[in-house]
Amino acid sequence: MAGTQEVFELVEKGRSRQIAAAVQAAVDAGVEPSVILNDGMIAAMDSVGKKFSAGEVFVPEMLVAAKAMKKGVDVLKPYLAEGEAGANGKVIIGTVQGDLHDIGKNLVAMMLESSGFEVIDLGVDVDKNLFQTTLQENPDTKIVCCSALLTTTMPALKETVAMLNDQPNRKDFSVMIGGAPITDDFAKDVGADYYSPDAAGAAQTAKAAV
Ligand code: B12
Repeated sequence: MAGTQEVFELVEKGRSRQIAAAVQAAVDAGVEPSVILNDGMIAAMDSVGKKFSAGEVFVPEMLVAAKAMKKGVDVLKPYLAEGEAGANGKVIIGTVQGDLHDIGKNLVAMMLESSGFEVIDLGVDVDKNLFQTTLQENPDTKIVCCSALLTTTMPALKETVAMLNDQPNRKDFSVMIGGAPITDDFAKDVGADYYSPDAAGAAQTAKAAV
């Protein structure tokens, strides 16, 4: 749809000042929020990633695209939200140590929140000890979610899951992992309970897990 294409182009080009109005216009034109998110914004980030791999764009372009996407998601958030806040229990989420990518993690957090979870977001570059102390301070946590976007931070994800699996109260919470390089097989190998390839799936899996 035309509105979605415009959102795609504005995110791809990192046009932060125009993106909010374009997302709102697409919503007003009746485009499904999930279509604006997936076919507009996430597809644009994929395109930027491919161009980065091909050496056609560099880190600054990825950064401005990320900024534009964040502004777009802010507009979309109320339209994606549903459910009663906090009713399903507590979730801890963070991007693992050494990894600064947070757009996917933020989307997962947003979908979990809108599915009725109370989300404790530890941000990016999260040391496994911070996951541990947060879990100890919140023994009623239902799910710990870890994100990794780089092949080079998959070992940190593995170590974080190993630490979680060593916790004395391990049976009281589930571990869910995700991020572009993560697969179901990797999740099984490292001993995580759940994996989802996207934010909507993460929320569905989380609801089924509690
Ligand atoms: C934007 C971006 C950046 C931005 C991040 C800004 C930010 N605030 O997040 C900046 C510029 C900082 C950046 C830096 C780097 N980046 Co970068 N970046 C990207 C890019 C273009 C988009 C990522 C993104 O936001 N995607 C959109 C979101 C919505 O998708 P997502 O993150 O995959 O999340 C979805 C799923 O994975 C899942 N999910 C995510 N987390 C979780 C967690 C759970 C629990 C679950 C269930 C699901 C889940 O749900 C999400 C929503 O559906 C990707 C390319 C790509 N296609 O992914 C490269 C990419 C990830 N980056 C890459 C690289 C190489 C780097 C740098 C090393 C570059 C450099 N030389 O400095 C640095 C590393 C910095 C660091 N230490 O982290 C490579 C990684 C290659 C690899 N295999 O490891 C990619 C793939 C680009 C490429 N094609 O080469 N990057």
